[in-house]
Amino acid sequence: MLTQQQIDFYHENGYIGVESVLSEQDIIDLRRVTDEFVEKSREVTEHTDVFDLEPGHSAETPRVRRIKNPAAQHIVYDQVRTYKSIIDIVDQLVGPGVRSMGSKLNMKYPDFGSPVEWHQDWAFYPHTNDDVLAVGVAIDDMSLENGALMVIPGSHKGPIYDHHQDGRFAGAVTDPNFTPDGAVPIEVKAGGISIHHVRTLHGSTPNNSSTPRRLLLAAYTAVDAWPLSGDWEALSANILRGELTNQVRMVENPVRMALPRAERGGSIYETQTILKKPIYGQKTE
Ligand SMILES: O=C(O)CCC(=O)C(=O)O
Repeated sequence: MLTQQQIDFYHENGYIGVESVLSEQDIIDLRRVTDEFVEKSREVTEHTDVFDLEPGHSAETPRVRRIKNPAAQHIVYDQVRTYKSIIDIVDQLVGPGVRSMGSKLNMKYPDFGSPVEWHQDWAFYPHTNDDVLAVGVAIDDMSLENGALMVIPGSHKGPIYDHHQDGRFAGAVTDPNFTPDGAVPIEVKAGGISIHHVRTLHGSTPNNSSTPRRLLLAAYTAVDAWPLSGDWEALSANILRGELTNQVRMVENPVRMALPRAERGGSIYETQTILKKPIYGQKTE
């Protein structure tokens, strides 16, 4: 569990590193399974549903940049996603209650591990509230030299930067005025975790060292944080006047989703047939 001082630090700075959350055996298991996946990547020549490959990947010299959705690929990864000590910590930061929202394993092998450009996760998955964060489990010691996750302290309280280029989402801050001033690394030993708030500006350098940096990332939300999403083409097709905008206008309104689904569907007539005390009653003839 986090101390009150650590909780305050997270809320103030939008990130925190916590040492010794997983056991040595957990790390041994994670490394073994990850090595097995990299071995398996020799069989593929391009990105798949499981592997995102570094440039230069080949059967002789496998270079994996990411294992996608690892919790769905192997029980060892899934056990980390639901690891009690992690969920206890996340619950302290966004609780009561925690929802899991996907995972990925980013790998930076010595000398060629790719950078991740500066971005805010909020630009990828905005929600109805920002009690959303990502936990990174360090499979290797994570340091400035091997490409530690970098964050800008306090940036979770600042603006959401434009992540678009030439009218399309670009996955990184494109605002020409942005500079990563004040960035700090989250350095933790293997078995420690990084935590960053969904609005915190973050990125990481290439790995220029001789040691790997593998980080198993899992996102979590408060149970009442709902994703905002939509299909651009489908919404555009229904614009009758004006143009669709990706600048969503939010106003504070009470919302209760029409879920779990109604017992009977098809139409409002069918749905309402299950009412125990209808005001107008049933048509009798
Ligand atoms: O692996 C890293 O250093 C950054 C991870 C990240 O921010 C991402 O994959 O979205």
